Amino acid sequence: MNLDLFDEAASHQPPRTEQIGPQTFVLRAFALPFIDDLLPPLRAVLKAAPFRRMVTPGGQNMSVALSNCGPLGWTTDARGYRYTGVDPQTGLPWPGLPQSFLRLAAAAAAQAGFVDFRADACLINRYVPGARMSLHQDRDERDFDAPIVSVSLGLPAMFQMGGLQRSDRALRVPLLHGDVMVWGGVDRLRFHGVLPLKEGHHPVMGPQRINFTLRKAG
Ligand code: MD6
Ligand code: FE
Repeated sequence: MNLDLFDEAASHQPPRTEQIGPQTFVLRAFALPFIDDLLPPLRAVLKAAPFRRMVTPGGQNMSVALSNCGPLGWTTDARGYRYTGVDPQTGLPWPGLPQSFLRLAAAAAAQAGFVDFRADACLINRYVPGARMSLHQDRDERDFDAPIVSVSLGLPAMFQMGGLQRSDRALRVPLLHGDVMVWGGVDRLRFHGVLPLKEGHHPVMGPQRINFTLRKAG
């Protein structure tokens, strides 16, 4: 029995690749064939390291709640942004990175032309209606050669993909349940953000959007 083919056929949404920059790709529905292997480990990770809202170095409470899994996890507090090996809330190592996350990340990266992507960090974001992410660059990782793979689950979001300057005009990209974005190379430091999440109820994920991004941070 080939569950992957079955899921694709059942969803009437074959994966489609949209290129929105020289090295930025939106892989539509790419995560759907993996979904049954993603959700149980995701639940286990969140049980060990629950979502929490963090404070930016500027003193703002983030509207997005976050958690991490993998050898390194991204955190922020009054002292700054950084990757740490332990959850500051428990002092314990972050939960392990599920194999299914790593498999999905490597497959998506390869589809976008990045061979041998091995993530060592996974940042998990939860958006409830109204939550947003202002324009930022991802620059806390040690090297910018590896791409970032970003998986969207649940309610639709409007992603903003800007340029290398904060003032560059941003393209709006709707991201739906199962969509995967991959970017790297010359696009690695593009500014990006997420507009306030609209109210809604997703049949699988409920009244929220969960986004997880796989990175090579160390
Ligand atoms: C989000 N994502 O989609 C926020 N960063 O909820 C990000 O900030 C992000 O999706 C780097 C690469 C991909 C992303
Ligand atoms: Fe980001």
